[in-house]
Amino acid sequence: MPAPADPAVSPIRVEHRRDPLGIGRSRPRLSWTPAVTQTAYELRVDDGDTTFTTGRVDSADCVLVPWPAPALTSRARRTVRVRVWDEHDRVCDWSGPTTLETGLIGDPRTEWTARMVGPAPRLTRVEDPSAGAPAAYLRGVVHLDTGRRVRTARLRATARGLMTLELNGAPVGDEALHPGWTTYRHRLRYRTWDVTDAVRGGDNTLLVHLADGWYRGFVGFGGRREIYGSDTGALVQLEVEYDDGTRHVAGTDDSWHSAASPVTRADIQKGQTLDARRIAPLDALDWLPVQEQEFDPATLVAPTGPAVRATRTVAARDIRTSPSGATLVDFGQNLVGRLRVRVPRAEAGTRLSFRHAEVLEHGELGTRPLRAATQADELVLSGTDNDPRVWEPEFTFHGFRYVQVDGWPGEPRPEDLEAVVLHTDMRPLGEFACSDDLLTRLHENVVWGMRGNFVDLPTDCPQRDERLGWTGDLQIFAPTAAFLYDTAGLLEGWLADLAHDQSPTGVVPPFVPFAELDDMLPPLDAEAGWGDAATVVPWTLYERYGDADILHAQWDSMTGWVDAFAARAGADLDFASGGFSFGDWLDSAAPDDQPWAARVPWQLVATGYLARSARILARAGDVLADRGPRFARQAEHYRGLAERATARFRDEYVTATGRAAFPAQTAYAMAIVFDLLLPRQRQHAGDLLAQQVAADGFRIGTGFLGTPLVCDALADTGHAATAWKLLLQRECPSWLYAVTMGATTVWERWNSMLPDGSINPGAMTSFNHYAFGAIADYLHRRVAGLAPAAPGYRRLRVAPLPTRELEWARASHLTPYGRAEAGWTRQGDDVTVTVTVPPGTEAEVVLPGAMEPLAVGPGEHTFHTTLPEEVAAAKPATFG
Ligand code: RAM
Repeated sequence: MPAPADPAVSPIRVEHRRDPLGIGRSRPRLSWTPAVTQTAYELRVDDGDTTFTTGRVDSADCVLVPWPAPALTSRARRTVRVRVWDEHDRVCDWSGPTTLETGLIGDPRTEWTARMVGPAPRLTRVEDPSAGAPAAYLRGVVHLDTGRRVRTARLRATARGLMTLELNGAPVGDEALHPGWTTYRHRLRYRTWDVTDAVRGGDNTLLVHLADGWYRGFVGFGGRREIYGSDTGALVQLEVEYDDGTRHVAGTDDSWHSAASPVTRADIQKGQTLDARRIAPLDALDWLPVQEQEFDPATLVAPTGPAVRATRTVAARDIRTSPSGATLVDFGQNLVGRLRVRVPRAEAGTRLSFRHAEVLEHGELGTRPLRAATQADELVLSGTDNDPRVWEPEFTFHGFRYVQVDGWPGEPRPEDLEAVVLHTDMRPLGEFACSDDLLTRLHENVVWGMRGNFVDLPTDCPQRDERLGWTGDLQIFAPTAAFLYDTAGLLEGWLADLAHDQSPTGVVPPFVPFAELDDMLPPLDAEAGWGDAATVVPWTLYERYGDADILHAQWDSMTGWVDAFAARAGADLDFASGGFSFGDWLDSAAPDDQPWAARVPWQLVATGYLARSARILARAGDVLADRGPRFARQAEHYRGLAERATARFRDEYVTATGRAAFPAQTAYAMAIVFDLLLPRQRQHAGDLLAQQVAADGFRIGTGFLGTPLVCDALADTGHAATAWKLLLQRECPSWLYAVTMGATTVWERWNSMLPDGSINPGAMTSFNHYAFGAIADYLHRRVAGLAPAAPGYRRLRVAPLPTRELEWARASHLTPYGRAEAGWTRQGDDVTVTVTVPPGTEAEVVLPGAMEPLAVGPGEHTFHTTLPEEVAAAKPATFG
């Protein structure tokens, strides 16, 4: 036995924030990761003068531990540390310090003295409504005492639109697309920056650059602008604390001025134009008074998650001339962000234009799938030193791999153009790789798809005139997302938006934040598989991160949803009143122009989901039982509903032996994975599913809702070999088909690109949709074998599924307790399974082919076994 390691512990994490400055809670929860099995802890909270300590607390808890000290008020700054005792009762050194600070959490009407102000209306008047509106500058001066030293200075800001900020000529923060998109009428996010080093005695100049963004620009489909209002605005508050403890607060008010920006149009969907001829020293601009706007500061919220940032750049891989003579830049990766251009020298009026698209068709830029989102940026040169050396449009983002460049003097060189990747800067948590290059690339595509669609909110797609927070897409992708990145903070905020957007009867809109876009949407009704985001997403966050408070915070939203869903189902829970529903959306058998026309009726998936969501509520109510009697009471109610919906599903859609009334992969998979069958039906259903998959030529036969379930259903009923054939299939439709076609992200349709390289003729064809990427959760949990068996991975379940087709597979995940890993290697029929179990946790290991789990504790473990009969006997698949 090696000597036990000295006890050690990570610095404390605060809530789900990466940077705990300006947090919105008076009792922030604390987490830390001991390097040993913790038996006790002590927390220390310093406010600079006094120290609060918990003393030794005999507890193994280290995830989201309740705030131990008196509740915090606004602007409270505390340094927190922890030390832990191990199982030998040895105590470690104190952790490194974490300093947290609250934002404004008291009465918003007194704490926010700054006003929401907008530019003079004529500055942002739209000339060409189809192209986007001009940006504007707002400028104000804050005078600080020269005789006193500034102890701290904080800047808090938000906007109706998108903003960047400068203080005394220097940019504030590195966030992009601030303040993002929330249900603005209820929640408008502000951020806090430490600007102590940037302020000075005397005049301090604040400059806001303000553009439409989601607030006033084009949103979704249907060509609507001004969803939230017809005027952009900004709210900036500078709070300075002098050495003597006095505070000076100033910010946007009627002393501010506004001026025209050289950004003559900026829109998320349409792109941006910078007219460098209009760049002038700020003092030379024509400054007009700002307009104060009606605004309720009670809508201001501190962020719960990280900001959007540029996280990497991608170099141009290739520049070529298309058959029609266009200059096309290929970045080799479909990504989301924007260009950074090294600006060439050229004469005044030279117009450089950049059109972005995800694919080429017949060698030309494939813009048809973008619909009305032109994704075109433009730079008009002044031919003087005013031209920027480097240009990156700051108020837009595009989904693209290719850029068509027009107007460049001569030809651009690869080093003149790079792609800046933007997304919510979440902590990366999970990885997966295996010996099959295509499967590893599929996983890589899922990760890129997640990055591109977690740009402030979880969206369906990042490129066309849509980019909406479709609830169904996230509902199925949430487990994958939670594994790959720390999504807790971002989704906590999104779920708060979802709750605000629910109808009075609990109906969840199909996308969040919701906006009435046009009459293309069916009337709002409980939408099976989409509205279930209300229950599935909080439950996933609880399962994956051990956050029970999210269940508590969302409880009314969750119950409201299930009540609305049950109301649509009707007294007999058969959804007999009919109407439209998305159903198993984009089933591989659905005609290109009828994505809803799945193999199974929507009522089938609706009944399955009603059972699932009601069961989640029953479990969530059990988790919350110690927080009040109503939770246990309601849990009983929903347990009953779940049982009735389950029985209804069986009566309506399954024969007594387990055969599906609508024999299709989704019908069997849902019945098995959602646990809707009687024990005597289950195995037969699994066998029939395997037969169905074989009859389908080992090709996928599902849409959004069935796709994440099929492989699990097969593996759970002893048909892992069939699941492998499905997974490794390369013919269309399959997960790997797109990979063989050179895809670098996951597509919306199984055949977004047809085998001949032409784009699917459907009006709705994205090349960056994460929904079908939900299979990655199976790669993590089952192929590599790294699954949570208790909330936050406090217990792991390691049940990997080796195959003859691969030599190895491996997944790792940074759990709240530390790094966990599971994987296997195979030589012939010999299989070696390896597991890393984080300190303070345990694992149940089910070796391939075994029935009984082995229990193991923290540390690294290796097991030798052989391929199970079913897998060893399976004929090697022959794929095209
Ligand atoms: C389209 C997209 C989206 C889906 C909806 C129902 O807009 O495919 O992903 O959720 O339809």
